Amino acid sequence: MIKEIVLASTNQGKLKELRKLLSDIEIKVLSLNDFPEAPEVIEDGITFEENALKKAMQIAKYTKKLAIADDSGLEVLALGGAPGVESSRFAKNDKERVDKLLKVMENKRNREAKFICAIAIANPGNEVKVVRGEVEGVITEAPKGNCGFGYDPVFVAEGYTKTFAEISMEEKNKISHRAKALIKAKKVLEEKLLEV
Ligand code: ITT
Repeated sequence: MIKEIVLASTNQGKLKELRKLLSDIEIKVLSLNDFPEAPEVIEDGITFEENALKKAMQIAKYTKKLAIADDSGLEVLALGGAPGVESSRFAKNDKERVDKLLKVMENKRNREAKFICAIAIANPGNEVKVVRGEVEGVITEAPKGNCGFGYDPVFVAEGYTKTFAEISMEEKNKISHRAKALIKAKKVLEEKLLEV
């Protein structure tokens, strides 16, 4: 049985969600806070999968432990898929990301968007697996809610009327891109395909 895994992330919002989503399996979740000297991984891939794989592989190699990495972001149809893999670099903090997105969406009638999450699991022996989850929805005209992180205040999932920042983490974790990817990733963990 796999006993320990390192989350290759410094994003506190992601860490909270991933820890909660993994809480029902027998695994101790470490993070990069436990490895302050870990080298920064340059996210220069053109797909979420590429970046997730790169993060998981480098952190597995560095920590000599099983690693899990999440690369995620928001694709907006009217923006040709932007910000996409650039979602984190779109602006310097969550508030500025949301403000900038609303500004570029000002006169757009098509508000369709989706959140995407690629989760990669790697062991130090370079054995890797990557899975993806998506959730479709729309971009609102104004931010609402204080929960979650990133673009949550301006994203309403299909079938919902509240933004991701207005619903609880438990509720978001039932339908989110990250939750969907994690369901697949858990199978990888549980089947012990990547036992260290
Ligand atoms: P790590 O690489 O350290 O994991 P990061 O924040 O740089 O952290 P990404 O490169 O994967 O992570 O960028 C993801 C960005 O996409 C994130 O900063 C948010 O702005 C946005 N995002 C991803 N998932 C989200 C979610 O569930 N809710 C809101 N925004 C999200």
